[in-house]
Amino acid sequence: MAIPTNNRITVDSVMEEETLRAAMDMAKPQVSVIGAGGAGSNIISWIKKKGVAGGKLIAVNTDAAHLGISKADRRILIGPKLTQGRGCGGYPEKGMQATRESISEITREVQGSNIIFLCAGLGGGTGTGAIQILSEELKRATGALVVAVVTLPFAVERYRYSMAKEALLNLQRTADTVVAIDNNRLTRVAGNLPLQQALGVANELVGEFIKGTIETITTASLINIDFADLTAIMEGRGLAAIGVGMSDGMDRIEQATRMALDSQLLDIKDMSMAHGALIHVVGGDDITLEEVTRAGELVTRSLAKEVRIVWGARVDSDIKGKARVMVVLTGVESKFGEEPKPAHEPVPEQKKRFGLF
Ligand SMILES: Nc1nc2c(ncn2[C@@H]2O[C@H](COP(=O)(O)OP(=O)(O)OP(=O)(O)O)[C@@H](O)[C@H]2O)c(=O)[nH]1
Ligand SMILES: [Mg+2]
Repeated sequence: MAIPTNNRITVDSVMEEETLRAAMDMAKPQVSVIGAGGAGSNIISWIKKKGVAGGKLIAVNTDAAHLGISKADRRILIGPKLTQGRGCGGYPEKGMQATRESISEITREVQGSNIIFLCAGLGGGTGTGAIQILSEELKRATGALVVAVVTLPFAVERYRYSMAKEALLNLQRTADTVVAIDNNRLTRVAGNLPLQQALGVANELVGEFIKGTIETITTASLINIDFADLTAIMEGRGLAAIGVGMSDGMDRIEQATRMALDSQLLDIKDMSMAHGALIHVVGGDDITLEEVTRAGELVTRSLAKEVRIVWGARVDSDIKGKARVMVVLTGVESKFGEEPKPAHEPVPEQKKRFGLF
């Protein structure tokens, strides 16, 4: 038997190292993020500005001028024949048609992705229309885990409600999970803000959720989230709600977690009925593993026993001394768009006449 020379051992170990590195790269999920319409493109620009490790950022819009200011890695003007780069003027049907016109170009960009995040502000034409077509077509073309993240219009935008409601229902049928943030609930995390600033907070929330999820999956974090775990709680799960909390001091984890559970940004019917929970903890350099575990325990206690919980944690030296907790509950039911029920059942005239009351 030939005895390997030292030289040979070195060559072998270099090859093994290379094989391992190649396997690691292959195992790393490929992530794409598509922002559709004005709000969607703004969210993409927010993520780009903050920086995200791993993940391709794509903006799609029918509005050429707005697309021009987007900071995305790849910008795609959709439906140029239909809209000539002038937007959809609030008509989702037009947004759908524009997306169909450009679908092969978008599909090409996300080929090979394992996770696709789609984001938009529901209520306009481009984003509302595009996200519905993208969810269905890209799932079919790539088989990726499709997570839609949308905001729901403010009450002052009443006329946009019905379109948003229809889109939300449709998305629940096509995307694996639809994380919805009701703009009317932003006051819970941001107080009373002028509209423009409130929209900025919404961008930040959506952006932070997407960035946090990507980074705990693709980069070495304090605690990583496994792609298989993420799939288990998000695949075919319908609607999801999100809540955030931040605190400092001794009880920072307890306080931030409680706040995240209490400030869900979607009016959900029953929190304890959730199917799964995703917890993100971000802390300064001093955050401990024990604290992260504690956040998991607190969320577990608030939900049904059989709920699957995954959590990830990152260190962010910018928030020294503080802890930020984000809790995403999947498989929930929402009251959004339901007509408010009358406080008392109306008394039928007939019963009154026969003296039954
Ligand atoms: N989060 C967030 N929401 C926004 C922003 N701008 C608008 N919105 C919300 O998103 C909804 C859709 O607005 P846009 O994204 O501007 O609309 P669009 O998809 O570009 O549609 P058209 O302009 O009609 O083609 C609005 O009803 C607002 O509720 C933003 O910058 N951030
Ligand atoms: Mg627009």
